Amino acid sequence: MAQSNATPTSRPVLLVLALALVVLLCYGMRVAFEKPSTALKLALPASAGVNATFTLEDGSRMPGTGNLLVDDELVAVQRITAEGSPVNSGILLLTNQHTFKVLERGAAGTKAVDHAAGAAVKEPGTLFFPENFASFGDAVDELFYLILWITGIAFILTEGFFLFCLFSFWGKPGMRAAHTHGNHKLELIWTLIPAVILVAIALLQAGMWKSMKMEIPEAGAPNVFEAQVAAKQFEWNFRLAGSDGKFATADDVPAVGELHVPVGRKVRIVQRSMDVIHSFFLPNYRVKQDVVPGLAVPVWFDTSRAGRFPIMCAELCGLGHTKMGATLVVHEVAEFELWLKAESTKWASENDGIDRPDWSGASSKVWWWWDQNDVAVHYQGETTNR
Ligand SMILES: [Cu+2]
Repeated sequence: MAQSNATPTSRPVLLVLALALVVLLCYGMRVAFEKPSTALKLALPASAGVNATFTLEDGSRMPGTGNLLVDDELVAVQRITAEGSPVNSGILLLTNQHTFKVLERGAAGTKAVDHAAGAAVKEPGTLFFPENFASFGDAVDELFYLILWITGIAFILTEGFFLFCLFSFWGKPGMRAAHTHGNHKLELIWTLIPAVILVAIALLQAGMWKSMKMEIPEAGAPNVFEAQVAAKQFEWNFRLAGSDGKFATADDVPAVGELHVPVGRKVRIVQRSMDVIHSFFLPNYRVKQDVVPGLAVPVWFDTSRAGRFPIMCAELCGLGHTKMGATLVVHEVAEFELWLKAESTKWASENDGIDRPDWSGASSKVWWWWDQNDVAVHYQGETTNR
């Protein structure tokens, strides 16, 4: 008798434990994903101008980004969101929580030095995508949320039914389990419904897939800007054609960790990997593409706004995977022309008129190059850490 009494009392206990586990899991997910980014609320004096345009280290000006002096240290601003118009306040997302002041700030044509103080506030992170700047981004988001809703509802229904069965058909003393051969009708229903949904999603996303993966702008076409990527454990190497507009010439511009592009162009990127599979991920442009060794994988997006945006590796590629980040720098057109001219002049002189860059060697900042046919990437010694 004492033995049979144990089962009914343990059922509510188990139910409570299961609920506690779910709550704990949800909380864990929140802590894991919602790392609060430290946001500094910026309140600039209205007299200092109407545009929150910050002067960058290299002298270029970019709306929404810039450098702040945080505890006497220069910190690059990741993003500024405007809070009303005219823009003289905003929220700056920084990696540290400190007091700060704006180094330089200016409206068009002026250069005002401004020392605005700000108080640190915490802004919760988000489980979802950051702001979208790609023309196909809205379609990607719609599909993402549609699938999330479908799978979310299916998850709750199936897990709910599972828990219902678990507790409703709890074993009782003397009760025998019923034996069943299954139910063809039910099996047909739960096979056909997902099949129909899958086919519908496949048809629904065909147009978007076409524009993202099949209608990649051709190199040399009007309004297309081309860049090359060589991924490597654990850094992103980029190469741009210099002022001559051609790759594999002495004025090519290499960079580690920063991809510079002009605003308003279709950016075509050809990706290669030096070692393992990486994944080129631009959250703000909804671009995510595997970079596969031995393949030249093209990917594209269009730019509509100048700024600095994160580039990440979305493929677990080794121990340093989480550190494999870079920055996409979208310049205003005139600013980009100036930047490219200066960079290609610098690199052309470093390459000393050689018809093709050879960036190998201990003093070199870049350790790779493409061959003349633009097919292979050759390893050229050790990388220089930046
Ligand atoms: Cu990687």
